Amino acid sequence: MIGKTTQKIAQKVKSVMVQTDGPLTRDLLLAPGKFGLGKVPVRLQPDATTQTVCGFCSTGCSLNVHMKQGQAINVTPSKDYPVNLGMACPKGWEALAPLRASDRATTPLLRDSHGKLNPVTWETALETFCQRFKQTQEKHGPESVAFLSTGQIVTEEMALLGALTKFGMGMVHGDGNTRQCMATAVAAYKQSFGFDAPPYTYKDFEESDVIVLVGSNLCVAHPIMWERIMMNKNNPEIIVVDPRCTETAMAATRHLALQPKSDLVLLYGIAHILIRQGWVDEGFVARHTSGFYAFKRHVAQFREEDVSQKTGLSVPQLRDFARLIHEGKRVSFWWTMGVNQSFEGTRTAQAIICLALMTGNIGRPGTGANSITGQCNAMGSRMFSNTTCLFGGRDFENPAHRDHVASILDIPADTIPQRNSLPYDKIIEGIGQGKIKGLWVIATNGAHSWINQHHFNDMLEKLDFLVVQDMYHSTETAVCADLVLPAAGWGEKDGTFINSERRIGRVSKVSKAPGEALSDFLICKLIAEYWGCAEMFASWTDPEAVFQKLASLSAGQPCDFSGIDGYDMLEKAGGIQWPFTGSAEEQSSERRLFEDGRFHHPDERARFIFGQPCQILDKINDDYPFCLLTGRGSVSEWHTGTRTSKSAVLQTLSPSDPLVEINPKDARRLELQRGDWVVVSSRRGKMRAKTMVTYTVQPGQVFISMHHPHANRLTDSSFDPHSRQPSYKACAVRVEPAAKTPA
Ligand SMILES: Nc1nc2c(c(=O)[nH]1)N[C@H]1C(S)=C(S)[C@@H](COP(=O)(O)OP(=O)(O)OC[C@H]3O[C@@H](n4cnc5c(=O)[nH]c(N)nc54)[C@H](O)[C@@H]3O)O[C@H]1N2
Ligand SMILES: Nc1nc2c(c(=O)[nH]1)N[C@H]1C(S)=C(S)[C@@H](COP(=O)(O)OP(=O)(O)OC[C@H]3O[C@@H](n4cnc5c(=O)[nH]c(N)nc54)[C@H](O)[C@@H]3O)O[C@H]1N2
Ligand code: SF4
Ligand SMILES: [Mo]
Repeated sequence: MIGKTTQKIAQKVKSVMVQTDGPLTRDLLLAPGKFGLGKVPVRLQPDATTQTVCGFCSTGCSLNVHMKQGQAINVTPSKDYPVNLGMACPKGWEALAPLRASDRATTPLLRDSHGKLNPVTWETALETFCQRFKQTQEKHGPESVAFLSTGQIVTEEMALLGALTKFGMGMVHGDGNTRQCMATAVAAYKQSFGFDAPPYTYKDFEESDVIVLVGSNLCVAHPIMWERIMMNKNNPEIIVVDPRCTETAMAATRHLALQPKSDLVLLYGIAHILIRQGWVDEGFVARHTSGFYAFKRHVAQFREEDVSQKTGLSVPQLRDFARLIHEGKRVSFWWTMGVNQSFEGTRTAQAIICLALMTGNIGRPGTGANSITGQCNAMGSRMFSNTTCLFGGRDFENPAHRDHVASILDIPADTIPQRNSLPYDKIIEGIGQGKIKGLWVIATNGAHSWINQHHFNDMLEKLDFLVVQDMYHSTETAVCADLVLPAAGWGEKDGTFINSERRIGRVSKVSKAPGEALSDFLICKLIAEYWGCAEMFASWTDPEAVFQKLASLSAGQPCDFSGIDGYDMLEKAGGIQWPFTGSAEEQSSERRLFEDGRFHHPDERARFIFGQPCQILDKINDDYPFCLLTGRGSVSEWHTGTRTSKSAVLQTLSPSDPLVEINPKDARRLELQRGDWVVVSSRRGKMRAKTMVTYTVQPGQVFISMHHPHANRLTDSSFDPHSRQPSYKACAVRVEPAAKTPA
């Protein structure tokens, strides 16, 4: 007898002969050839060691996972990989711990009429998913269902998800958590270079003689990149531009503790000094750029005294900074969230690009205007998730681009949306306006991480149907869901990530997912079956087949990796940076862009782009006298903690209470001692925290780590107008002693 569950599946998947009865299990779904899912590479060898790229940060370290009797038991960093050279941070060493957590989602969960989430079969989950979203689309139009995805699944899964939703399910709107992170760098590079192209290779850390880090706390957020700086034999000047005296600032040779969000003024002021002193690489500017003279006129208004007053840095500090840039033979500029997460992030990133261009510090070893990415696969998401751009850095609004993608994927061109997606914040706004009624959230935890949390949670409540696809059923977002789809995590599936230096690296399955959890790839394949668009994805049989499609889609674009013929080649090479068309010049294991001075605009010139600095919108006044800075708290915590909180080792290395860092001067004035509980409030919400009295923050500023679940109750919904990236790093707050400590 054939079980009821499998019978129904069999009706949907015409090509499948179902010979088994009993419940639909993960193993059944995984069985090669069954359900049209094709070959699923499983490389669980009993006692082998498998190399795989780490699934936390964008550094992209390679880890050796050691197996015993088919179980992954231990991890060591790979010595022969060009990224980490035998090093890993605590998260890498503890990479397996999150897989074994007790709150893993092991079956789909569906909310019943009493509001309780109950386990259901995959069949019920998939039917409900399709029925609810289809109903919504029929009633309110195809655009009324949207998705929010991630920079933390393999590229092949991102691509399938992006194709399924936009080509198969008729969605137009779908953005990623990379909006929280990378959108500014994307917008800045596209406008300045003509393509979203971070130009560097990690070797540049070792080859610079001046390293400028703007709003970047490498020691905490990218510790192995910091190790690469430590391998620099040129005794480099390391200049950290950050309002806080971070671990990185402490280890640097200079710390410019500017006022929050005064970077733009600072960078224009430095450009002005460089021009005044005649410290410009006129030859490079003339040959390879456009717009310099307008930029020169613009920065003339940023006089030293004004810049000093606005940034809080002294005139000698400014002059010294400019002089070091001038004297450096190989100056590299690096930036991260202190720049990107700002209401004027794009212009600030472009001001950094302008400094590199005007001093000819690009395209040579040890130079560059370098945005460091965040999540393990932020670069994959930027190019191949089909969210902010059409596959391969193309444009949804360009008919020729749509035709090209359609011909490679063998789909009708009119299935490709002709408009760009709304950005994340507008999708949330769309829920408030009743335009977005259904939302599918994959591998991101917005109820913790999105800005202005109370507002975000109010919006989630307004949805008709919320689906959350996550490794855990306990995340702040999953507990709000109507349907939870249990996902396999890093280590439980195959594919590739693209790291910060554009290196495509292999991610391998080393462990089985628990219960009925499935890879995001298989979940998408099943949804395609149930939705009725499986035909379109018939040739998307397994991750490697998708990888080949992406290689074809990349051909002819600046991110061309059509020279990579498959996973074996990647493994043998120790990862390969794009572009890689297979030509002889591309054979070295570390490569940077723009060595020929040719950028991606039609005239091959990079642009000087600039604008007027703005004010922090959330006014700091007598009621809210502090500027709140947020960011990474420790090397052992990852974002919303769903993974890192599952490791006892990582927990020991991170603070157990929420902390607010406050300067001793302010603590004295408020009569606060170390360890006192306080309430930190903003115009949007409040949270409790324990006082940490420290000189790392300046008077008038406080710092709270983003890992704390309530930090975003305080933050303000303001965004960069060009990138729509949230301005997480500056809002106005008040600090008051708490009457009682929490129980
Ligand atoms: N341990 C750990 N590592 C991580 C992550 C993690 O969660 N945990 N997340 C990863 C991800 S996704 C990302 S995006 C990266 C982020 O990496 P980073 O950007 O390096 O980390 P943040 O702490 O968010 O922000 C960096 C610094 O910006 C400073 N800053 C705040 N306001 C300003 C300002 O106005 N101007 C300047 N110049 N600086 C300012 C903050 O004080 C902070 O020290 O880290 C990645 N690595
Ligand atoms: N105040 C403040 N807020 C911030 C920031 C800040 O500096 N300050 N930084 C922002 C930045 S840069 C970022 S990148 C965001 C990060 O914000 P989020 O993306 O919300 O944070 P994560 O905790 O990484 O969430 C990833 C989710 O995916 C799940 N997951 C992991 N692997 C898989 C998988 O393979 N498949 C599926 N389906 N699920 C998986 C995890 O369990 C987790 O729930 O936070 C942003 N929020
Ligand atoms: S530095 Fe990043 S990629 Fe390397 S081990 Fe740590 S978390 Fe993983
Ligand atoms: Mo990020």
